[in-house]
Amino acid sequence: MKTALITGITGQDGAYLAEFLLKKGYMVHGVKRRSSLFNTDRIDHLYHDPHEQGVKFKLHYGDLTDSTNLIRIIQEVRPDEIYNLAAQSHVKVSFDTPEYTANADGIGVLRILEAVRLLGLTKATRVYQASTSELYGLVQAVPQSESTPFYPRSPYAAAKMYGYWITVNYREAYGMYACNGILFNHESPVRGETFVTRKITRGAAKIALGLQNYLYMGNLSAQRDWGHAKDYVEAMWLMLQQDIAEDFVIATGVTTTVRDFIRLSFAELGIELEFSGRDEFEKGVIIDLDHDRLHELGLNENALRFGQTVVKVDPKYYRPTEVDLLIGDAGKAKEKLGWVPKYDLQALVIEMVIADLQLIKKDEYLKKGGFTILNYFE
Ligand code: NDP
Ligand code: GDR
Repeated sequence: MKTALITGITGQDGAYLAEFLLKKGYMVHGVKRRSSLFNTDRIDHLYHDPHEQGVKFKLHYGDLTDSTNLIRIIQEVRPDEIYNLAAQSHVKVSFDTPEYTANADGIGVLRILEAVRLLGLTKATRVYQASTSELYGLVQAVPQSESTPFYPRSPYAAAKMYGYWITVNYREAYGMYACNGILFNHESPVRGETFVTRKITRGAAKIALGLQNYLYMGNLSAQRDWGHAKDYVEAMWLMLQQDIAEDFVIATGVTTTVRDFIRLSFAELGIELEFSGRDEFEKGVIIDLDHDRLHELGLNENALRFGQTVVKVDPKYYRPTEVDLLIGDAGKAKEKLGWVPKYDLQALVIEMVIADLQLIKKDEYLKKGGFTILNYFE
């Protein structure tokens, strides 16, 4: 039985990867941060009482900014594979917390690699580093591949750039099996609520249910290559199963504007939008309703009307420096890893929109049934 250690196990990718590795028969250890409230929603379904026999899933408290705990955990677990997914992963937030982001996302990678080396596990433990398409930043060439030059455009990307190169350096200097997955954006129904796709699918569901008036957005013209997290965690695992450690781009090869992602999400709910105006004056307006689809989803069409504005721009969501266009070439991963994504954009949008609609309907149902959250502060 192989043993894996996942940092960032409470995040979107950590949860999908843990599930994937458990299905493969791995013993899975995860590093989670201490928080004042439980932060394990995404992995609760994998958890078993540690007092039970044969438990294959174990959590450890730790933080990427603290070498001592990383050394202790790695020493105790002696993993065959480490997946370093932990990071302050929000690009916009990295402009507000640049030093912390550099510490966790940059130096944090060094802490993991150095722990492996100091513990004499250089030949025993393989390391996956969660690198990112944000490294490409300012567009140099498209589609972006392993040989496209980097030009980071945020404190997040600059920190990840250090993480990328220190991983390459430990591979070359110490012969470690360490590799970078340069993953393009990947999403799912458990994507963090402040990333653009999830913000859109949640907002669209609330508007369709008449619970929210507007979706306030930033740059609608940014283009991203969006895939599904489920497909992408498989690629992480494949990267650690090769004879030689190498870096790989993982992407779908299709790019879409934020504006079109909004259009697709509303369309899935039976609401057709048209955009007009420019920059901060651009807005999205309802121009048609598909009554059959609304009925099918149990939506009340009276909550919506032709000509209603539902999307507005708020410049507070703009970034000081933006990454305008990402489109990845995953040719190397297809050829060497045999990796092929199962989801396309349409399938991703459907899954996310329907999941959010169900979640919000459930909350409303509970509220109507009198199950309101007690407010201890009143
Ligand atoms: P999430 O934001 O969903 O998860 C990040 C995880 O890191 C959470 O478990 C979080 O814990 C944890 N974490 C944050 N800071 C620390 C810290 N200082 N010490 C320990 N743990 C910490 O990100 P994703 O799952 O989407 O992404 C996984 C990784 O892949 C990240 O490194 C991200 O930068 C990178 N990446 C993501 C892409 C994407 O499109 N999703 C694309 C390319 C790269 P908590 O739950 O407590 O906040
Ligand atoms: P990104 O993801 O920055 O690409 O980083 P995000 O979903 O935050 O933004 C994508 C694009 O949408 C534009 N945008 C908005 N973004 C957010 N969050 N909120 C808005 O209201 C909004 N309006 C427009 C952004 O400007 C941007 O162009 C993600 C993270 O998962 C990183 O950790 C990862 O490394 C990269 O993907 C690949």
